[in-house]
Amino acid sequence: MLIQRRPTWRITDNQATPESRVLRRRSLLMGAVAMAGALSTARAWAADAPPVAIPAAGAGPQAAPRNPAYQPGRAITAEADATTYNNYYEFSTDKTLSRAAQALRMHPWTLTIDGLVAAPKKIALEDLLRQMPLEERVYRHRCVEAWAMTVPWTGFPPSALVKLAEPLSTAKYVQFETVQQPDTMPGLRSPFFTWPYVEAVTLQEATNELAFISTGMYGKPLPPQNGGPIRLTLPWKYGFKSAKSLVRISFVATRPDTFWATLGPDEYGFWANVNPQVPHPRWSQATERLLGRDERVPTQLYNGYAPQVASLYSDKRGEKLFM
Ligand SMILES: Nc1nc2c(c(=O)[nH]1)N[C@H]1C(S)=C(S)[C@@H](COP(=O)(O)O)O[C@H]1N2
Ligand SMILES: [Mo]
Repeated sequence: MLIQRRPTWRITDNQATPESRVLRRRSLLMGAVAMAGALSTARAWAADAPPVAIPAAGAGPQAAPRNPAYQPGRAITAEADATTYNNYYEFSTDKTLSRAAQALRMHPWTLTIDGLVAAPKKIALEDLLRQMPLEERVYRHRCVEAWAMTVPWTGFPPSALVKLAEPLSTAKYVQFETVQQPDTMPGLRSPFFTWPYVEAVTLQEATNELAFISTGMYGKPLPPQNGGPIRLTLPWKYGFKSAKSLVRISFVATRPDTFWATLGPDEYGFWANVNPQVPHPRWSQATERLLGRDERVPTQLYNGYAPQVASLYSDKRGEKLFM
């Protein structure tokens, strides 16, 4: 990667992680002075700590019965792998951020629901969870960098939250915003990114049966590095659409400027549906590496979820649906 000093023996996904080209282009635009500052920030991030095992918490309120309708067709990823190899740029652009992320303050946690709704509200996470139909679903996850995992998530479908929010008929998109805690998140100091991390989907996508909001994984409360205490989980899209540590969900009329599409529209488009036949500009998407295993497997259209989601796009032929 461009801005981090890595040991040469370290194997990264695709050698270049997705942001590096964007960073390179932006750094040229921003000039040497800004770049020097960014480099020192990057060096501070690069001082990564060894990953830590997440203590077993036992079955808490974030454990729920598994929905047998979602069979992943592959082995569940070891918890130790899924919780120690993460993308969470607010903490670091390095994958080994799980220890640093433990600093995130998750109590109390309030979610704001606003925009084009009958009545904007702020709701404490525990009050929200009492009203939501919690279940467990095992989903495949596919990062745009071509690694994948399979995780039992606990949570609820956003359709339940949409019902609670009572959007107006003018609402067409749902926007998801990540928390900003400058004192626990060193990445927020990076001048390269337009914080906060915001992603969005159409209201139709958000209310598709497959869409999910996760509040737990492996039968335990969701750890901070995986987006605790509450994150979006959209298994048919590249992972960057699934915003972590949500503090605000907004209903809007027009397509929002999302974090990755703003940074690199040619590499990380708005729709970002998984498709093995549409390569990323810098690498193939035909196969994916399974976390914790020495194995690559073929990538599937919509990450294998075409039966549930393909109809969402039947009227969007002109759009760049897969990048
Ligand atoms: N706020 C925020 N959300 C984020 C990211 C991020 O950097 N910040 N990374 C995304 C990417 S690229 C992926 S692949 C997934 C990774 O989730 P995981 O760490 O639980 O595997 O989170 C997504 N959500
Ligand atoms: Mo990703």
